[in-house]
Amino acid sequence: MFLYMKRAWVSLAAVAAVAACAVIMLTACSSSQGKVGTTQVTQTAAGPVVEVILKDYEITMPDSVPPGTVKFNITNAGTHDHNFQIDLKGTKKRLDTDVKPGGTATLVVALTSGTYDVECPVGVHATMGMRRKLMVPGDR
Ligand SMILES: [Cu+2]
Repeated sequence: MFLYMKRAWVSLAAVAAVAACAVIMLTACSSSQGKVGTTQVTQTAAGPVVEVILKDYEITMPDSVPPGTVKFNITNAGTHDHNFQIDLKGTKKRLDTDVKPGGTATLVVALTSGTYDVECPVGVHATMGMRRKLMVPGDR
């Protein structure tokens, strides 16, 4: 009897875990512009510092950052070379060289209020999912 109860609890826990995952996936799927997860933004004296994780094929970063001189700390956690490009209202700025798997790079850009297109400009990565919007709210 005791053993039976124990097994029942284990399977109940498994069901609960699966249900929790399903909820998380639903939340992720319902979000816009194919964004995948968020990372941290840290306010420093020099401006906001944003962690960016590039994977095959998604960009993980916050949906919005405060205005200012924004430093993107970019990590390639994928298995292919990736890059990071932000469209500064017509002028596209990207890393001078692609980031190798496991590599890191930083890109510093001045951002004012608006919505910016962020993507990986390597091959067709953007259409494969490495594209998202970044919101910068109004100054104060
Ligand atoms: Cu890429």
